[in-house]
Amino acid sequence: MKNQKELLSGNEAIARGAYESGVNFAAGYPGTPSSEILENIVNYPGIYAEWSVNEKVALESAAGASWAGARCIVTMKHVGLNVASDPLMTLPYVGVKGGLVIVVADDPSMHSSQNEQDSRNYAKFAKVPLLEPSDSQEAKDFVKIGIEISEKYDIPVILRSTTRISHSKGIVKLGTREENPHKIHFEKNPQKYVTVPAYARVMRVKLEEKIKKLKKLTNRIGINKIILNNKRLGIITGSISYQYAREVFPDASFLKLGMSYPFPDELIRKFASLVKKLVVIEELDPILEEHIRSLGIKVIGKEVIPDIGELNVDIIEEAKLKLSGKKIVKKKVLKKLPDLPKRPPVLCPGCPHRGIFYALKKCNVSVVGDIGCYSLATYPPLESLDSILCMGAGISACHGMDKVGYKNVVGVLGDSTFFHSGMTSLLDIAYNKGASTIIILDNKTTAMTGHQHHPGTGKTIKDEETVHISIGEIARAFGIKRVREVNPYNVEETYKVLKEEISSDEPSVIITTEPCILNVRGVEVEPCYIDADLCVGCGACLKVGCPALEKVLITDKKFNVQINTVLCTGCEICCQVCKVNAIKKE
Ligand SMILES: Cc1ncc(C[n+]2csc(CCOP(=O)(O)OP(=O)(O)O)c2C)c(N)n1
Repeated sequence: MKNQKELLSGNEAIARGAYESGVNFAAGYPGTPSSEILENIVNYPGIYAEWSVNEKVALESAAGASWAGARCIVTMKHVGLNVASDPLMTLPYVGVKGGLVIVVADDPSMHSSQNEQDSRNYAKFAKVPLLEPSDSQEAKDFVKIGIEISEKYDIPVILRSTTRISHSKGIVKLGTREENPHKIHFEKNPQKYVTVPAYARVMRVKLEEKIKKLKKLTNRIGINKIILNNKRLGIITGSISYQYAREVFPDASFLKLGMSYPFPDELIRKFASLVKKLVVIEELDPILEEHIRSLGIKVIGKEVIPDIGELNVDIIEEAKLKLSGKKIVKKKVLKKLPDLPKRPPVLCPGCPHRGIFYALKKCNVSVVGDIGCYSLATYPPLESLDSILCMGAGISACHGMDKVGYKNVVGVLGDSTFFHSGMTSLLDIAYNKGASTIIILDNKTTAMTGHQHHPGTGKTIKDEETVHISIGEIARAFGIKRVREVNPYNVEETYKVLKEEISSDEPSVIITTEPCILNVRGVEVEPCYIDADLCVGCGACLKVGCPALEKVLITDKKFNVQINTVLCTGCEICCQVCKVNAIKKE
């Protein structure tokens, strides 16, 4: 182990950090770019890990485990922290016993997210320390630092990653596991753990004292460091922006922040006094910049650095030119390469979601969507989703429309999303005498984020058997009488059920029965084929949006369709929509 090094992604490094810091309890909910952290943690000995049903539950479970003495890590993507924000805002009052690190992975540029949020804002909002690694080594090391700070200052710590940190690989020096010194035991202490107003008011004051102490720490902690070079330019930065900035300004001086909240005011003042021109390079919001200005220090930031989207070396190069006052001359491209054809993301060939959306389009209804693979049905040719807000809103936003009298609408969401936050929304419909039609696309996995288990799969994160929760039974237990199951590969039957339930003035739930096609393995598939003699080139089959169906131009105006047998899973949806029966199976 001594001097052993490995090439690890940021997420793998965070998992390793959890192991080395003696973490005993890990919980999270999947979400890109954070999912692989827990998927790696589960392979380490000595750590109990679980997929929680959502991020709020994950953080609350970790809070309990920490109070009983366990060292804990919680993982989620940025929007997950919104879901967990209720416990997040009060946990700093109560504090911890075993160290508790909340890993949140932001997704600047929204590579696979519904919004672009800067979760650093939560640190100041919730009054918790914030650590920001700038590579895989730091990603590992900062977990340990986080656990130490958490235990010493009796507070949860946020470790913020971004897509670039989580998914890039770097060399990491491994260490050994340091076992948690706490015994597992919960000691009654209502003044510490019970947030009734009388106690919470005291905790509120204590929280300010914790922050005061943390302010001292942030000015002297080794991960906040001044790197002095040429003093004409000083750059304050952290996270991945540090790497870009070092590359573009190799001669500049740096204040690199690994712990960016509480703000290290003394260090900032000292650094500002050492350099002639001060620039902040930070991705997304001007959080450091605004704070530095509030200290009365002149600083350049978002005048030259964009506040939308991921930064990169080219963007920082451009900022460098702006700073120097030179005119930006677009780089000469010797020979312009043709643009690659645009390839919008599509549902996989054989995806069970396809049949539902094809049938829904024929129903001519508005579709309140949700987040999952089915979000891809927004794009042509299916073009079926009319809104997406956040997980669970596929049910509740539909209910809102229904309650104000807009009835020509259905709500659609997936099974994992149903367990995450759709259940309470469905309960709301039942309780408030709603009449919505809700379609739950039960493909028996959390497909979009990489096939994680959830309560409906009957398996834990370790693939162990557990209770298998039935969505239909939950709906019935909520008092919903109209609960139907449909095979989404049977387009006609699906259409019929949809029509019946949409026209009903009672609440109804339609659950699809077929698993994600990527999980159907070991079954021999018999692809479909097109009888070229019968095909009239009408293009009806192309409207199902299956990547296995390929358009072949015969002349400028005429085309034919052929089936790519490597991709085709033989689901037969295209056979059902062909008006001349030209698509067949052997
Ligand atoms: C609050 C929140 N947490 C996590 C995510 C990441 N995420 C996007 S879709 C999804 C679940 C998809 O699973 P499911 O609803 O079963 O649909 P499928 O992709 O299987 O069709 C998750 C976890 C998110 N967008 N928001």
